Amino acid sequence: MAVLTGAGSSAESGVPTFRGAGGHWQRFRPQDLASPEAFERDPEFVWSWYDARRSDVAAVAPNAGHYALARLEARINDCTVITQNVDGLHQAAGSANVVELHGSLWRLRCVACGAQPLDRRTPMPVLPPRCQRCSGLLRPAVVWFGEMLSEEALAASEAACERAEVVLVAGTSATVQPAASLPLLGKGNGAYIVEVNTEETPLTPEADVSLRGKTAQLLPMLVDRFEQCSTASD
Ligand code: BJW
Ligand code: ZN
Repeated sequence: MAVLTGAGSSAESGVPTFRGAGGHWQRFRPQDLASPEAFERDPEFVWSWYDARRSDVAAVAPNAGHYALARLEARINDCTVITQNVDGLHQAAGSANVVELHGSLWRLRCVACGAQPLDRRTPMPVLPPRCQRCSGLLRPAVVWFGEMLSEEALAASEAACERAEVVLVAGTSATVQPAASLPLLGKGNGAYIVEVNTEETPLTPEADVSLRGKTAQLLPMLVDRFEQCSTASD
C-alpha cells in the first residue's frame, strides 16, 4: 500500500493548510514565502514565517488519523507513507516508513556548503541562522516552488506507487506537481485508489472510492475495518 498525505491530514492537529479557508495562501502569496527568489530577496522575512510555523508545530501533537496510519503500517508488509507535509507528525505518531516529499521543517540546509543539520530549536535564537561549518546562510530544507524534489524521495515515492495494490490519498488538494500525479502512476499499474478529503479534488474522478470527511475521523474507521477483515481471514 502507498499512502499520499497532504496538509489536510494535519489540519485536525491544528496545523493550517495552504489552500482554502484559513490556509496560508489566503494571507500570503506563495511566491513571497515559498520560493528561492523570496529567500534570496529577504531571508529574514522568509525565516520569520518558518520560525513561527516551527514553533506552532512544536506545540501540537499527531491526531487520530496519523495514529491510524501507523497502525496500518504495522499490519501491512509493504506500506509507505508519502507525505507532502513538513511537520514530522507521521513519524511522531509511530510511522517508520515515511518519505518526506517536500522536506522537513526540522532540517536546515546551508546554501554555501550544502550541510544539512537537524535543528529543533524554537524559536531560533538568531534569524537568519548561519552554518556552524562555514558561516553560510542556512535555509529550511523544504522544497519551494520551482525547485526540484529530492531525486531519492521522488524515486522511492514512484516505486511505492507503482508496486502498490492500493493507493490511499488523504487530505491533499492534489494540485501541486509532481506529488499530485503519484496516485495516477499507481492507477496506471492497476492500483485501487481511495481518497479521503473533506472536499472534492481533481483526483476525485480518478478515485475508485472517494470518502468525504475528516482524516482524523475516517482513517481510524478505515483501519479498524481493515484490521477486522484481515483478522477474520488470518
Ligand atoms: C482535509 C481536512 C481534514 C482539510 N481531513 N481533508 C506540472 C504542471 C503545472 C505546474 C507544474 C508542473 N510540474 C511542476 C509544476 C510547478 C509546481 C506546481 O505544481 N504548481 C502548481 C501549483 C500548478 N511544482 C513545483 O514547483 C515543484 N517542483 C518541481 O516540479 O520541480 C520541477 C519543475 C519546476 C518548475 C516547472 C516544472 C518542473 C515543487 C513543489 C513544492 C511545493 N512546496 C510547498 C511548500 C513546502 C514547504 C512548506 O511547507 O513551507 O508544499 S507548497 C504547498 O503545497 C506545500 C504542500 O506540501 C503542497 C501541497 O498542498 P496540500 O498538502 O495538498 O495542501 P492544500 O492546502 O493544498 O490542501 C489541503 C486539502 O486538505 C484540501 O483538499 C482540503 O479539502 C483538505 N482538508 N482539512 C481531510 N481535516
Ligand atoms: Zn555551510
